[in-house]
Amino acid sequence: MVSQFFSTRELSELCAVGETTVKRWANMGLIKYHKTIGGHRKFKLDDVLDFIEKNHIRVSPEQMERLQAQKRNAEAIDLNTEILLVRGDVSALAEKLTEYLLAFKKNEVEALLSKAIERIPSFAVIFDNMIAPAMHRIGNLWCEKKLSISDEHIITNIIVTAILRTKVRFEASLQETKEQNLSALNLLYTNTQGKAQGNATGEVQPKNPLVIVATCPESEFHEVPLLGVSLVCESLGFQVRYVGAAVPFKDLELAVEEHKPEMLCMSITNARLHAPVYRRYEQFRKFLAKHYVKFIIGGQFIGETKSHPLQADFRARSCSDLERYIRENYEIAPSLTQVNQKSMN
Ligand code: B12
Repeated sequence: MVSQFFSTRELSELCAVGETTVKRWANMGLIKYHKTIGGHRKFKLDDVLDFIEKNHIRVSPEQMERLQAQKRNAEAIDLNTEILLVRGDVSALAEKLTEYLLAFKKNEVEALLSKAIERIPSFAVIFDNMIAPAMHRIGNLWCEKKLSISDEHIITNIIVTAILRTKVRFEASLQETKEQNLSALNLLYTNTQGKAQGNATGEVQPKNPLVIVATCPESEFHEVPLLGVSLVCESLGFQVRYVGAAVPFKDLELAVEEHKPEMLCMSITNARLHAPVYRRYEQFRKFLAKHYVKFIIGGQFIGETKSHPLQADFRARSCSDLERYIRENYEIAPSLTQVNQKSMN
């Protein structure tokens, strides 16, 4: 979890000084601190912010923004929700998320997501077990005419904004981790079927991350699941080219030629694809096969149209399915997700 307390080491890293300097500041009374039973100093987030401001300590704008966000999040989340987060009770958290969304509590939604990614070990779990159930409930309420279209739109905007903010934070911390610890991340990513590469002597080289294109087909506007797919892939070390929703197939073909992805992940929510779209889909699938790009599809209603089942290299029912597929077919540095998570703290 984003700790509301800093250790001496964490504070020294934040302020880019040695630990002795921090201890001296504390002993001089420049910054308030508490001592643990073990005798270690702990600095409260509020006191750290206060100290930075009063003493004009230079902290990068990104770090400052992160500290401010931590403070906002800490204020927005109540104790009960904190307990659910600590327990990792995703069903109860999904209910909490639904409650916040229905009350248009955007700060709380953002705080909840941003805390969830620090507590819950995978984006797949967050999307499958928290965001999807909450949004399905919103959809059902809309269907039952208990929620107006405009309210449904407001809610969708709140969740999309919160996910995007969380994504930005996650990417920033990932970047920071990469810069600090390239070797620990061991930017791999070999296809276990042998697409990847040792050099002539068989020695394994550091590799560039494989690219994934994430998209929804033309006339498909449901974008939330695609954000989940893209975060899952990013957290597993892929470089994601997020092409987004409702992209014409001809433009997707251009994107494939340009980015040369390993995989293309497509999210299809609408159950019925019109005949011309279906035909175009089939042509596109063949185009991908010709370019040796794996085609991964997923979406709530995939499989409903039994007369024209969509074919792909892999059909996922959930983000967890995708995570399993990737782990089974690619060598992911075992510590990658943990490293990402640590870096969020
Ligand atoms: C928000 C929303 C919208 C928003 C979308 C905005 C946006 N920026 O995304 C707007 C208002 C635009 C919209 C429009 C429409 N919508 Co709408 N919408 C929804 C709603 C409420 C939530 C969708 C969502 O965000 N789900 C959350 C995600 C995370 O859950 P998920 O989709 O299940 O995805 C999970 C898995 O399926 C899987 N997954 C999904 N894709 C992929 C892909 C890969 C590669 C992988 C690995 C996994 C994976 O992982 C995800 C995480 O677990 C749903 C209700 C519902 N049941 O979902 C209706 C719903 C999908 N909409 C529906 C309808 C009917 C429409 C409209 C036709 C309404 C209209 N008359 O205009 C239009 C169609 C627009 C279009 N052409 O695409 C119906 C679909 C019915 C059907 N069987 O096709 C639903 C189910 C509502 C309902 N109960 O009837 N909608």
